[in-house]
Amino acid sequence: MRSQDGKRLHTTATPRTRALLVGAEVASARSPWTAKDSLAELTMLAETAGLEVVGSLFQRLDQPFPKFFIGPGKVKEVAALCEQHAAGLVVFDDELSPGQTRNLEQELQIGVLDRTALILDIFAQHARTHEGRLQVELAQYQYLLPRLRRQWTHLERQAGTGGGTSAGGVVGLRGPGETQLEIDRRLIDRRIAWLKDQLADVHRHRELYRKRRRQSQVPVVALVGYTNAGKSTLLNALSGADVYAADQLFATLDPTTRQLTLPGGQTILMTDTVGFIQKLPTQLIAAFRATLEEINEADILLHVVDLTHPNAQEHAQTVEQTLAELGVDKRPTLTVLNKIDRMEGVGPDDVAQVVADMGLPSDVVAVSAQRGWGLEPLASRIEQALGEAMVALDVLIPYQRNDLVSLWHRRGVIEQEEYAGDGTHILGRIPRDLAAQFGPYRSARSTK
Ligand SMILES: Nc1nc2c(ncn2[C@@H]2O[C@H](COP(=O)(O)OP(=O)(O)OP(=O)(O)O)[C@@H](O)[C@H]2O)c(=O)[nH]1
Ligand SMILES: [Mg+2]
Repeated sequence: MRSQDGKRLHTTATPRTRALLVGAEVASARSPWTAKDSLAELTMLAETAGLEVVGSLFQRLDQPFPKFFIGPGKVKEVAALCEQHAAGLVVFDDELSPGQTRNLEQELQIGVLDRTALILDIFAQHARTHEGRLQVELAQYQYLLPRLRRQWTHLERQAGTGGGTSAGGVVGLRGPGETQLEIDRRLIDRRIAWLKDQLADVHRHRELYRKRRRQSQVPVVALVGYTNAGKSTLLNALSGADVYAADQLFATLDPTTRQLTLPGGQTILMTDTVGFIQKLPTQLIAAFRATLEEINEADILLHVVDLTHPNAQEHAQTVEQTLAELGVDKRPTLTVLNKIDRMEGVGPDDVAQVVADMGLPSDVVAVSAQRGWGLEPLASRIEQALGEAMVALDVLIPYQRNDLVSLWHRRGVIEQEEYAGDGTHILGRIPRDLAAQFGPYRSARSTK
């Protein structure tokens, strides 16, 4: 149901809805994940969203079936299990097309959700800031629109036969009810346009703030990683901040930035961002523009991995893949293996040994964010990486290449800037991967 302020699509579902989970191992998807592990994660997502999981099943497929995603025989099995467990909802581990959702709901006579809808629901519960809420609402409507259209035609066909079936309106757990179907599509379109406008406004404000931040020349380090890896806990441990950290998926949705001082005295900004998860549609991450911008602005990334999770490797792979999809995979990155206090026989003095024993390279560090183990070596590595990530340059950029000046403002550190007759003279540091572009404009005074 829509709340009175019209901002959220959701209300809290009580008592807890009993849900049956359905997964598939699709050979053509070539995912490193097994259906079983993925279902275990879906269970956590469902519980985070407030559902009671009563069972799960999965099917191995060469590729998904167009009608129901899973095969028709499997659908019958799902129906039987729903009855047996008195389930009120079926949650699929993959994104379903609007048609598949509708077919399944008609066949099963029960609400059907997919992974994306579930994640959107958690996002809606966890967004705290004005911007976060706007972003979630936009993502929800974008998800809803094609589905609403389908349901609308479905409803039209049902007209005069006594109204809708259970197929109506189950989009998010707290998604709109059947009456919501009467919302004119144009109203939603208009709302989407309004939300985009609002977000553009917020974006402009943030851009101003960033500009000031850039001028202050303080390097930025962004924490990235799989959801629940311990990013917020690490930010708290390093900066003494009080960011919400919890054993929950997507505890953090809105980026938080804190200032901290490294052992050598250098001040940096560290930003905590939204966690990643497998099968999260890229357009959904793209909705989290603030997070993206923070990652984009960062001089280095700290990739936090929960070393003790049975799927740690898959997690790390998913994060790398997502960063590549977002186009930020070339950023200098330190890998931080977290939660080593959970490893048997490992104490605060064994931090370096953990990495050495695993034969890992020097851009990997081990810590326990919760216990505060390994934080000093981590801080030193950050210091070192920041030094390595930038090269000192002295350039004279002709005015027709002002795009390069803006690029430097965005990504580099400026120590001196002068407008001369023949162009802009900049002295400062620029990320190593961008330095080549400035090569032709090195000034005669350049030392490197
Ligand atoms: N044992 C142990 N638990 C940890 C450690 N670091 C974090 N945790 C726990 O792991 C859970 C997740 O921590 P968060 O800091 O919220 O993780 P996050 O990466 O910010 O997660 P999202 O914001 O949900 O993406 C919490 O219950 C933390 O207490 C650690 O070093 N050791
Ligand atoms: Mg967090």
